Amino acid sequence: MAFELPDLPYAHNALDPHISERTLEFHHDKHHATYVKNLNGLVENTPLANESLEGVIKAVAGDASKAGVFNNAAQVWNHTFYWHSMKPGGGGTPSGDLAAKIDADFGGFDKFAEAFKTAGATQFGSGWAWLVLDGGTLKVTKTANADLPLAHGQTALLTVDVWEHAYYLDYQNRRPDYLSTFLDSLANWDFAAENLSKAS
Ligand code: MN3
Repeated sequence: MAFELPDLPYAHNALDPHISERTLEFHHDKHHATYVKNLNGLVENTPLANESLEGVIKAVAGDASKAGVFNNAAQVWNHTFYWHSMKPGGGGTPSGDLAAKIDADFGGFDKFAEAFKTAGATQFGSGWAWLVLDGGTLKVTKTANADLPLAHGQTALLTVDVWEHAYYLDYQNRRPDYLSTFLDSLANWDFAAENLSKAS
């Protein structure tokens, strides 16, 4: 069964004005869709076509001869995860167990926020900034291109896409403003908390 492009979990204009309808039309309907199409083309008539998306990623991670499969499969996964990492009326601070763990592992939400924004701003070129659970500890990481926590034995809790296509129409070169807006107005802490509780 072929991999499918999941719908956005909200309307294309739901994140406006922070992320415009036009950005989501290109980013979801064109970029994300293309990764799905490319992945299906690459795994067609191979044993990988019967794997789950995560199964494909784990099977080819680190195999240079399968870089195309890895890149497209990981980008399909990353984008689906990114859509859920945002919500209309999101942002602010988490609560409950996640808030307590952020306090314990980072020394407070502000320190987490600074680390997350720095990771996103200093990822040279295309990539992603992440909040991950790594061996029971929360960490902020950044990955290049399609790379993702799953390939490093970590559990992703939240991500922000820092490829230029994610923000250029709305923020041009101002990636730090996009990252601040992500934390202030978009981050879906319910989704991150759910990912933490599933991993614990
Ligand atoms: Mn993207």
